[in-house]
Amino acid sequence: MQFSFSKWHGCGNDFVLVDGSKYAFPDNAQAAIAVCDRHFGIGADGLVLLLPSQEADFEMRIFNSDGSEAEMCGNVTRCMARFAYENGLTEKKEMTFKTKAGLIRPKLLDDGQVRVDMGEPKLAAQDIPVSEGGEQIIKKTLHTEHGDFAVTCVSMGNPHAVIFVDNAESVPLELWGPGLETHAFFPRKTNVEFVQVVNRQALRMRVWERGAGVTLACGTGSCATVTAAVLNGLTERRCKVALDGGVLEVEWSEEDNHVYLTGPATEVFRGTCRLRGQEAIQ
Ligand code: ZDP
Repeated sequence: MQFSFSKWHGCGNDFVLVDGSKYAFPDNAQAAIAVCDRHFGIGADGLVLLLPSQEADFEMRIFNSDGSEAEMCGNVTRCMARFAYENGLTEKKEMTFKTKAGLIRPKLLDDGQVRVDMGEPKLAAQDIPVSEGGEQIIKKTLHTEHGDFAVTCVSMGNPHAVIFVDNAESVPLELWGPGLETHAFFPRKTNVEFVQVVNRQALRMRVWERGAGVTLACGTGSCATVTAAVLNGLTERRCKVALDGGVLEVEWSEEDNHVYLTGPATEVFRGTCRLRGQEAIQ
């Protein structure tokens, strides 16, 4: 099948965006694996479809590069909001997206950045989810074959395990990431953030993403990072998060308990792609 796409990134976390009202893949997981391949495909951390919705302006479905489906995504939301607006799919600068984790609300700012109301972080064990009970999972020690890690767990719709380290630069992500992502403590696996506190308004974070591995940035991960830092008394509620691919701003609002994520969204190129072995449904 042949389809048109647009390639975007948010701080180097890159995605292939497709207007799902025009094209439907027979198998989204297979399409994501093929499209995201950096040697045999377009190359991206994820494939994301924008679909019509009854309850919101759009529905968004997010597939990781391994074909698994993510409930929620921060960097993509900023990209998709601009994609929808700039392609004339909506005239609104504030819109609602339905995701598997509920509604999120991006807002286009005048400087080109996008601010997203990511909703409330969930802290209860069963909402992350993790394999034990409890109101919060704060600095819980997990054993892996590469050592012990103290994880603070936050769900932003998708699961995150935040680990505070003295030096984020020296973390061997590819060595430590997989054992934590697939640890039995996380029945739906987890995204893993290694975080260094720079000061009470600034954090340095590097991420190992569930289903995608090392990426240059993670929006939901930045929100989870600031939430975890506040829970551990390490920072203020408003922080800059420096990632490998850029800086995001996060605020965990005291007023409404929602987390607000602000950052750039950049289009890189547009094209058409032919996927072998994928016959169009419509
Ligand atoms: O939860 C997951 O499986 C993530 N890999 C989804 C992608 C999250 C993302 N990097 C973000 O910015 O929130 C897109």
